[in-house]
Amino acid sequence: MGQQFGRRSWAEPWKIKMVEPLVTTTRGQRERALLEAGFNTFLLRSDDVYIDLLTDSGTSAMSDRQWAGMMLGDEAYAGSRNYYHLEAAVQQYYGYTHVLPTHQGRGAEHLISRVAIKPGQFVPGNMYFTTTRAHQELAGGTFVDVIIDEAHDPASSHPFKGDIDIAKLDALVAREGADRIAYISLAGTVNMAGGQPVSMANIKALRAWSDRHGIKLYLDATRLAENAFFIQEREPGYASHSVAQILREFCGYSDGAWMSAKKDSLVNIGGWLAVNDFALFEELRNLIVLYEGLHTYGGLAGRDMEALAIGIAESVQDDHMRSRIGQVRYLGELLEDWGIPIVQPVGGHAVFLDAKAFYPHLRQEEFPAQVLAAELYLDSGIRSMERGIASAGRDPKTGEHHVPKLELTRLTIPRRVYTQAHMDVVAESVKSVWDARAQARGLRMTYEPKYLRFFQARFERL
Ligand code: PLI
Repeated sequence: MGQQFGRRSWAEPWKIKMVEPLVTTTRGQRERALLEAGFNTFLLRSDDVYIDLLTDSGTSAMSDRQWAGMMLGDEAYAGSRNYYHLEAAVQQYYGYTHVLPTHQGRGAEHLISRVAIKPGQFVPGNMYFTTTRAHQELAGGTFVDVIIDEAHDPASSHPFKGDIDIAKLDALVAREGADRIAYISLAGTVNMAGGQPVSMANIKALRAWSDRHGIKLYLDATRLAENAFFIQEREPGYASHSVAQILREFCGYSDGAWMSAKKDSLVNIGGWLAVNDFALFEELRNLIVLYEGLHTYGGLAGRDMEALAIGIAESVQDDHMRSRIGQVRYLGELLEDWGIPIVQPVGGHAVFLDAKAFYPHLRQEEFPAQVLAAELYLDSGIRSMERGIASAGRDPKTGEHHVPKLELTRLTIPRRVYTQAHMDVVAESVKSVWDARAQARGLRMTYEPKYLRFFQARFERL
């Protein structure tokens, strides 16, 4: 008790109104389920999963206000009032002029890639994301990674590992010419690097660089509110700015953004695409009716747009962000205390286990991160995701595996869903898999889909 004296804890800024029972399974059931799923956690049934850390995408808990908003859905085909609420929320919090809803992030990525990339052009970005790069390639572009080198080193504790190295941009322009660059593709809290943020200083420098070369700068705003929290915490001069102010300033240096609203914005489905240039907007608005739906619903129901408009406002609240990122960090610190290798520093949406350090006896072609996800599931029914060589796919030109430096297993934390006690259970299961690491065997891929193979690939034990 003496140690507790003077202690003042800080807790989540919400309480729980509705609960959903969790499923527990035996080791034998999990073995059968994993074999049936071809050792791919994407192919498990969620009924066979205990704590689901596959993704933070579409898995967050909505607030009572968002659920109330669902009842106010205006399901008109055209001109739904909920669209106007969504448009106003994006304009207010992200600052862009013209807004198009899409069914989710990749719907927006498809449209911007089609319109803004000419076949043969290059698209420099701060590390690839699976769907983003796939759409850039389908549009005839070639993605070029221009993130700083520290991002590829799991042990580097650089505070802004999402930053772009401007010297790499200069080298690309010197090699290919500015007219062969479609745009800069800049993502907030870089997913594949471990949820690592981009600094305000970096986007300011990128804006100046873009203006000098006449190249556009578009954002993947998927986890940009989380990025704003890290700027508030780490970047000199921003401690007294709110997350909302920082988000707005950050977007102000860009020409537009696409968004998977299923992450930051606390909804189960939705996305958007927003730009400032009217001519570009017109082209996108014209295409959206072919691929997503009318420009005032873009594949979403009115009720989904209402929940999203409310979720955007909730997502930029400082206390929400503090508790969200605080929970991720809590899990990361438990693992660090036990000497378990994770990507440093702990990022925004997930703790990333360094599978190469878990399994130095496995070659990367034996899918160590996939093995780790499988072992964790077998141990406790916790579902995680491979973010290594399987996710990286193949070079469409050479057909060779992309071989990323990072071979990671992602423990992704849904927002407002699990408690601190769940994080303890997760940490203890990771510890037991770590203790048994020497026995792990590699995997061989037995089925490989052409696009985004990690979603549906199947494996067997070597
Ligand atoms: O899953 P979508 O189509 O709503 O969004 C695609 C997408 C775009 N950008 C980024 C940075 C993402 O993380 C992203 C989707 N991410 C998923 C599904 C994830 O599990 O990380």
